[in-house]
Amino acid sequence: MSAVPPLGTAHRHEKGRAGRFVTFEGGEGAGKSTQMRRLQQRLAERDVEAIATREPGGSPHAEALREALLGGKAASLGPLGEAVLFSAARIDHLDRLIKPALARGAWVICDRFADSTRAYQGARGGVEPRLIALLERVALLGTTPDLTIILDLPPEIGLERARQRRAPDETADRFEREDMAFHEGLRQSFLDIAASEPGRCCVVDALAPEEEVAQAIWHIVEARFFRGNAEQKTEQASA
Ligand code: T5A
Repeated sequence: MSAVPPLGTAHRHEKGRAGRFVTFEGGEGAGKSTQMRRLQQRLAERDVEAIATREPGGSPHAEALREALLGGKAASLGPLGEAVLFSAARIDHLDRLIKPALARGAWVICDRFADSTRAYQGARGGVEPRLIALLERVALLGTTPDLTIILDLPPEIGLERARQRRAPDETADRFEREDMAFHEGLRQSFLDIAASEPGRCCVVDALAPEEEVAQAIWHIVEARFFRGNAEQKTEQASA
């Protein structure tokens, strides 16, 4: 019988490969989709293939779970049950879309990922941190984001932006309907995640105009992934 690989090593994507995994996190209506589109465009200008995707969702089975989770059908399972479903959707998304894309060298830009489970079901939903960490370990098996952009703004502004964007026949989803204390706490939870992992997470002021936010994000991405290459090329050229 073959040995079971230790968790956190199987499927780990190589830091040396060209594909990068960038996630966007934050409260409701923080501007994640808007900024993801802009980043994808900037990357295309550099001839970088970047796939934009989202959670929950991003693959057919995960999209089916999205309906149950955001429609509220899964709410009766409680936050731990919801966390398990978000994780199941994540496993499918990773296996079918994220890992294959990274393996062939594409970038993946994802609207929400495991930090949302930490913040919504963990910190706000009250699921114990060790259970959230265990679920995360099992779902990710080492495929962690290279960079996480946390868009920060007062929740009442984000919720208002989300409300204005909604079509007349659309209703607020299960999480948008939570009270303001939940959303205030959520904002703090994302800031706490950023403080605990400063190497991976960057907080960006999402209250600024769209163009300014896009510029701030591009500076971060450029410094993290491109400046080193440019310096390397200059060094090679002058050697
Ligand atoms: N969830 C998810 C969990 O509980 N656990 C999990 O593990 C995961 C993965 C997903 C829900 O699921 C929960 C969290 C969420 O509640 P969703 O429908 O995908 O729900 O919604 P959100 O991720 O919250 O995203 P939204 O679609 O609500 O908002 P975005 O994408 O952050 O914002 P965006 O870009 O659509 O912008 C909203 C509006 O604001 C404008 C845009 O034009 C748009 O109209 N805007 C700006 N206006 C002024 N200034 C700016 N800088 C602006 N930027 C954007």
